[in-house]
Amino acid sequence: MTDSDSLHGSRNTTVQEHFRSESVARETCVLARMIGPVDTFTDNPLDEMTGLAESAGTCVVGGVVQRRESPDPKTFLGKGKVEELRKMVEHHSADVVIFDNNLSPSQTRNLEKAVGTKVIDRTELILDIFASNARTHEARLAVELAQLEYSLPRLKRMWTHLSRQTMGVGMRGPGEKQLEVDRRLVEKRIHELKQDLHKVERRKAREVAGRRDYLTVSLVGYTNAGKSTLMNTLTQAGVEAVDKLFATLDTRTRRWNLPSWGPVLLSDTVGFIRDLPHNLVASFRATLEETREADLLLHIADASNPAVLDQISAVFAVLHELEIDEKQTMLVINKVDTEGAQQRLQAVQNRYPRAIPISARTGLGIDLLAQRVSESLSDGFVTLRVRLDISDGRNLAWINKVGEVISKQFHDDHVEIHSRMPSRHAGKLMRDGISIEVLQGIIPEEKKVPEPWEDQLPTVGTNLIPGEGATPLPLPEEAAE
Ligand SMILES: Nc1nc2c(ncn2[C@@H]2O[C@H](COP(=O)(O)OP(=O)(O)OP(=O)(O)O)[C@@H](O)[C@H]2O)c(=O)[nH]1
Ligand SMILES: [Mg+2]
Repeated sequence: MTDSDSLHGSRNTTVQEHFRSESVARETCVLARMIGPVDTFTDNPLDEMTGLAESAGTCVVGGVVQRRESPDPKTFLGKGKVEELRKMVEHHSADVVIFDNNLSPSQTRNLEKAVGTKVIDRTELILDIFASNARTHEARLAVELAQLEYSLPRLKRMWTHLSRQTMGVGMRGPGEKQLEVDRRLVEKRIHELKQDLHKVERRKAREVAGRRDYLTVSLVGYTNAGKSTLMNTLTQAGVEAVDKLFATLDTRTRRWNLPSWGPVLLSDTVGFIRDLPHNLVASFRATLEETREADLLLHIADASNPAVLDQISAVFAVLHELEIDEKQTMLVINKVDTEGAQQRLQAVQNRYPRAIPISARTGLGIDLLAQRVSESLSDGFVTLRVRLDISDGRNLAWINKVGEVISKQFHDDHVEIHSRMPSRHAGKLMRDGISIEVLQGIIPEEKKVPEPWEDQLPTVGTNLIPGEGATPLPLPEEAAE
């Protein structure tokens, strides 16, 4: 069956099968990477690609790395390196060469000729892993769209090449006619997929909007950082958490009962990676709806990985691409139980001093994480049930003034008010001996040691609300005089 044949026939399956036949599963591979002047890398620059290739089911038998100012326009690597690659492929009888860079269609073709085997690039490999891990209908649609978009320019060049070989330059041979048919088929399928995904996105947006009663926290981070493990630790969700890249390709949302705060929704979603293909990010828009609407992002980083700082930057880059980098975000450093993690944690905290160390596996640091999330979500607000004496019109007016009254219920001798207000005001109610119950949020602890100037404040009338007839409090300097 030719590549062209596989594109014809009924929709869905044939187009998909065309790409599945390209899968690198169960093959032996040689890795290749060019490192440019601005690229960062660890002791073993092929570490990440080895993990990706293994996640795709291949067996890595060797690899070459070359540092260059810029790629060779024809073969990406220099002549000598390509020859080294060819020998390595021959020696191991490798089935495929996987590049940790993105290649142009003509570079791929030239390299295939030079090394005598199939060559695939980083984007194609990532798409392949996504394709084999996609379980849900939505993830399958997203992956198929990204794969077809990736293939379209390659499809064109492949057929131009073939038709020229058989019919000569400038002739419109059967190959080119075939190409037109194939292109139209692929474009039609891309159009259908975009429409289907748009419908999914609108449905998701409605679902997410329907959950507005709860604040939502979304886990984001580099793939394999431990997001799903943390989700399981916090909510007993039972989602798949395995040592595999891109294990999660959908979004799961669970209730997380935050101690001293109340229930919030926690969502776990697809992981990110350096240079995540742009069209893949775009096609996963619907899956990332929860993340885009979240009240708080927990950015989970992996302290067991020597490249943790680069991974953090890569995640920030994807968040920027998703236009959610302005959202309130807390950096969480996971796997601090692993060897060498303390040193890496230190390096991360030197750059991000507020990063919270945890181990999703052992539970270390989870309490502190919950407390920080509570504080951040409260963002200075609490929701209270307040019981006031029926005759206490003054405090009723005050609550109306400083906060929002959600509901009011009058009883014989008291009134029960459900209110949201800045947490610093809730302290005043407590000081006044009014009965309150905190439904959500945290009331900050009263300062134990007063500032020296506070001692000098008048003790009478300090409970008056500013703007309600109170004499302005003296400024610290004035009080100290
Ligand atoms: N030692 C250690 N291992 C952890 C910890 N948290 C997660 N892991 C392991 O890291 C691997 C990846 O965990 P996952 O929770 O699947 O990671 P993820 O971020 O959801 O990954 P993707 O869904 O693939 O993006 C698994 O083998 C986990 O057991 C931790 O705190 N300590
Ligand atoms: Mg996961």
